[in-house]
Amino acid sequence: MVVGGGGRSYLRELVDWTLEKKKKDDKARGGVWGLSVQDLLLPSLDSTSQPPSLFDGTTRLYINYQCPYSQRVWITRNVKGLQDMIKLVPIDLQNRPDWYKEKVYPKNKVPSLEHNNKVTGESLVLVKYVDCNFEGPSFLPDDQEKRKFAEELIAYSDTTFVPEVYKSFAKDARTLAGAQFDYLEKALHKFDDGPFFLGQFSQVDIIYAPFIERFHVFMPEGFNYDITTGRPKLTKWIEEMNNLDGYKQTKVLEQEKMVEYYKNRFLPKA
Ligand SMILES: N[C@@H](CCC(=O)N[C@@H](CS)C(=O)NCC(=O)O)C(=O)O
Repeated sequence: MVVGGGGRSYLRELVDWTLEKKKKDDKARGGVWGLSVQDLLLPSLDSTSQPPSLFDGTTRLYINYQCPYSQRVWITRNVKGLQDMIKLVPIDLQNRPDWYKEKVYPKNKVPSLEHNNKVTGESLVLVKYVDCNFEGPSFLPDDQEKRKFAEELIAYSDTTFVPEVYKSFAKDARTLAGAQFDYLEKALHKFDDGPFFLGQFSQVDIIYAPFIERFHVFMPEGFNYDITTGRPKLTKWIEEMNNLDGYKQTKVLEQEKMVEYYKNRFLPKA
């Protein structure tokens, strides 16, 4: 199913599709786990944990709860309604299990996806992979102009937006990061059939969300700078994203810890 076609609201269609799938899943289980769409957050696996039974046919998404790159793929899995099909395996990056590097993903980073007897990494690759290779709504529209813009924005995310904002923290954050948020504000004006980057919700929103979330929380603390001030489209985008369950469930829980981490990592030492 492609969300956003016809006259109905894309968000309504997405909600209907998720509810329909949830009902089907609940029925398949005898209706026991009524809250299946909401994941229970399992504890992270660390150096003392045994590996899962690797390559047994289970599809596993290895993530870290604090990692924005992992969050991208986690959101994709959730909004497609793949909670039962793709099992989350949270990893403690500070005390990583040796088997992760040795047996799962030699690059020793998260996210990675174990599927069909192979393991793939890189969040931008994985968002597309999960979107294209599993059931559920598609988060890339057919419209050629939108697809072209999607490619542009997706490429921009990790080559320019993310590194430029991080770099700005050591320099003139308000001006330099401000220019990046202006770029997003302008991009959000391009299509007016919805509040998202391509109008309808798409892979582009998934890819930017974890970083916008962190900058929105950190910049007022670090620089007394609210990224939404004077940016009505970005304000609306954040509001709309926060209505999506599949995203909400992935948001950073311990914001104070995240702010402390950012301060230690990115602010110049006195
Ligand atoms: N380009 C990668 C970046 C992934 C990445 O840097 N993940 C971090 C956690 S947020 C990681 O695994 N760090 C562990 C390490 O570098 O050793 C992607 O998009 O997936």
